[in-house]
Amino acid sequence: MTIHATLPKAELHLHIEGTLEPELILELAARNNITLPHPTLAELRAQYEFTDLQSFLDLYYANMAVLITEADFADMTRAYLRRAQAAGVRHAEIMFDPQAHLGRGIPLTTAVGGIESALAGSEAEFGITTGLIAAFLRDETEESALAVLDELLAAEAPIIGIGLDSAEVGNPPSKFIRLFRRAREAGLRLVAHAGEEGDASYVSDALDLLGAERIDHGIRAIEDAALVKRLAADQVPLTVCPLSNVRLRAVDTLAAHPLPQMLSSGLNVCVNSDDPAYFGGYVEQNFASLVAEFGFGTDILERLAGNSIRSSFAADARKAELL
Ligand code: ES4
Ligand code: ZN
Repeated sequence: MTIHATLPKAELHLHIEGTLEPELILELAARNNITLPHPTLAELRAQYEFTDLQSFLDLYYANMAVLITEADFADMTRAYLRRAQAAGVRHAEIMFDPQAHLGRGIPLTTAVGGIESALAGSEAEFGITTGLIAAFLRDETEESALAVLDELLAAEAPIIGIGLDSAEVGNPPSKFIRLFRRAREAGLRLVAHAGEEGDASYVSDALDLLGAERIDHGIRAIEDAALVKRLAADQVPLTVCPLSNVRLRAVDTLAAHPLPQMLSSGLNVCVNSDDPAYFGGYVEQNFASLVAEFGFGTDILERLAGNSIRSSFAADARKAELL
């Protein structure tokens, strides 16, 4: 086995709905008597040519229509954990999109209950400790996000934190100041997508206006030298997703990806899979493409894996065990 598949690592940027493989989409559609617009594997697979974030999001939300019961959410989550185990993931912080399910009439308890039932057995079954993060859709209103956060808190949903995802440009961090304040007051950890399609100001605003402890993506921070200096000085964790950035055309090619420059600037970067069923691979394929493209050696691979564990919200004892 290659070193990048066996190195203990944490996956910190993973949308559980983005792990729904085409085969499972068809299986769940059949189970739930749902007729899909692209009913065969070949037709469905033909939809996976993306030109930008929005063209991906359209398919990603459409495919969620097959998730109806707690068992559907549990099966999807267990399938991810099995794949992650094979990739050397020993700790996973998993995002889900509560609003995307509520908007389809699926109760919060169904989504959370199904995901959590799989996570509850994860350490025993797969050796993976986990945390669940509720991600809010930045193209919806802050009022909607606040209502859903209140519902999660009232239900004592087993979440460790909140995030911010979906269409970035035009939906800046300043839109969600009250949401993040309320989550912080509730003792939740704070992460946010920033600097994926949005410019470097989305990254600095996520830190300054939202108090984000970790930035998902953050690749466009590299365009602002002062911000790079700050991120390096504060060792702000950046959860980079190379194959995602290539497939969504955030970068032209993997060769043009800023990860090597981010590393040489002293940034605290780690490697993640984002939506692996959509972007051509789980975390080990992300590592393998970096090795193939940039010739990263053991030192860099160990640094990336170590960063992922240090940047996680795992208990200190668990981190020590994995480092
Ligand atoms: C996402 Cl790659 C990406 N960016 C923003 N929002 C998302 N939701 C799921 N994947
Ligand atoms: Zn993401």
